Amino acid sequence: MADNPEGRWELLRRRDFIGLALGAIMSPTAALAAFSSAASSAKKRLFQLNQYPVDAETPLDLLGSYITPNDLFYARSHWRPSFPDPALWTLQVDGEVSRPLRLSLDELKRMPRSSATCVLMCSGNGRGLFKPPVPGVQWHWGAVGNACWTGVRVRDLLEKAGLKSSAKYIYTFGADAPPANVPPFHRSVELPKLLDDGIVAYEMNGAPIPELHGSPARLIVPGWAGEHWTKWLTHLSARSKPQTGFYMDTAYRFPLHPGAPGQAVPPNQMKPITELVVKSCITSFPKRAKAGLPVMIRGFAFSGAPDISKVEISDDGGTTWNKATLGTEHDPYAWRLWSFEWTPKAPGAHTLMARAQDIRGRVQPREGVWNPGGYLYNGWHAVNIEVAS
Ligand SMILES: Nc1nc2c(c(=O)[nH]1)N[C@H]1C(S)=C(S)[C@@H](COP(=O)(O)O)O[C@H]1N2
Ligand SMILES: [Mo]
Repeated sequence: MADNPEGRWELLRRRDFIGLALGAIMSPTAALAAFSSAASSAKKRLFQLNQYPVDAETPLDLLGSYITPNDLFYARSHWRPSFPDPALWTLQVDGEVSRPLRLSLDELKRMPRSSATCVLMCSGNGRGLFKPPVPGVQWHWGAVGNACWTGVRVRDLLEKAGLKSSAKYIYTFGADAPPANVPPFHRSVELPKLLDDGIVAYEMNGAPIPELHGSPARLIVPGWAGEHWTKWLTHLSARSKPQTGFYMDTAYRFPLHPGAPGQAVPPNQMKPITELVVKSCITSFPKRAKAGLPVMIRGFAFSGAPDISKVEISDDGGTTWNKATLGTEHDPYAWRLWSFEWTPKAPGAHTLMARAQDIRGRVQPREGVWNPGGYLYNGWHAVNIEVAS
C-alpha cells in the first residue's frame, strides 16, 4: 500500500542490504561493524521480523514484569542505524529561539535530571493481526515495552535556548540516514506535548541507552506512539508550522472516519497519529487447568491517557466481564500489571479474553479499527485453556 512506508520500501531495503554487505567486504567501516555486532549479539530471545534493519518483537511471556529489561526490549528502526560516537556527539537546539544551543553529552548530563517510566509502543504493533492484511512489518503483540528513561526535560532545553512564542512545533532529527531515494525520517511533535512530558533521555533503566535504542540520546514522548521517540537524536528545531515530508504527510496517519476494512483512504482524510490507544495483553496463563481449581491469568494494560481505570476478563466470548486486580506499581503513561484468578466451571476448551478501560473512559474494542497503514491495533487479546474434569 502506497501510504505504508514499510511495505513500499521492503524491496528497496533488501537491495540496499546486499549493497551494504558488499560494501562491508570492500571497505568495512566502524559504523557497519557496530551495526552487525549489535544485530547479532542483541535480541537473541526476540522474534526477528526483518534481517535489515533490526525489527524484533518481544514474546508476550517475557513482558510480565513492570520494567522491561533493556536486552528484551523490542527494536524498530527504519534503516541501518548510525551509532554516533558519544564523545563526539552533540545536540543542536535552534529555530524559533533567541539563544541557539549546541551541547555535548557531558553538558547535557550537567543539566537537571528528570526521569519517566512509561510505555513505548510502535504504531505498527499488531499490524499482522488486521484482516484483510496490511503490508509492512507484521508485528503481533510484542512491539511494546515499559522502561524508565532518564535525561533532561525538553522544557528545560527550550528555556535555556530562549524559546520564542512563535514556536508551535519541534522538528526532530536523528543521526540515521535512509538508503538512496528514500525520504528521510523527519518528524515534528506538537510543542505543548513536549513542554509537558518530553525528555531527551540518555539512560534506559539506569544504564546508558543501548545503541539499538538510540544511544547516546533519544526523545521520550510519554503516551505518544513510538515514531515520535526519535533515536540517535542530534537536533531539535523550534518552528511555527508542522514538519512536512513522507513521514508526516503520508505515513503515520490514521483515518478521520475509519471505513470498511480494506478500503483505501486518501492522506487528506487522515490525521497524524499522536496518542497511544487503550490496550491490554495476557502475558501468563496455564495451557491446561482442572475444573473447579483456580488458576492465575496475568498481563499488562496501558493507554495514551496517563492511567488505566480497569481491566476485565471474559470467559464467554465477551458477554460478561469480571474485574481483574490492578498491580500497585504505576507511573503516568506506564503500563499497569494486572492479575485475575479464574476458576473454570466445566471441562472442555475455553477462551479467555482481556479488555482495558482508561481514565478517560475509553474501552478497548473487540477488534482493532482497520486502517490502510495497519496502525494502533488494540483488539481484545484472547488465549485458549484446555480444562480437564
Ligand atoms: N532516528 C530514528 N528514530 C526512530 C526510528 C528510526 O527509524 N530512526 N524509529 C521509530 C519507531 S517507528 C519506533 S516504534 C521507535 C522504536 O524504538 P526502539 O527500537 O527503542 O524500540 O523508535 C522510533 N525512533
Ligand atoms: Mo514504530
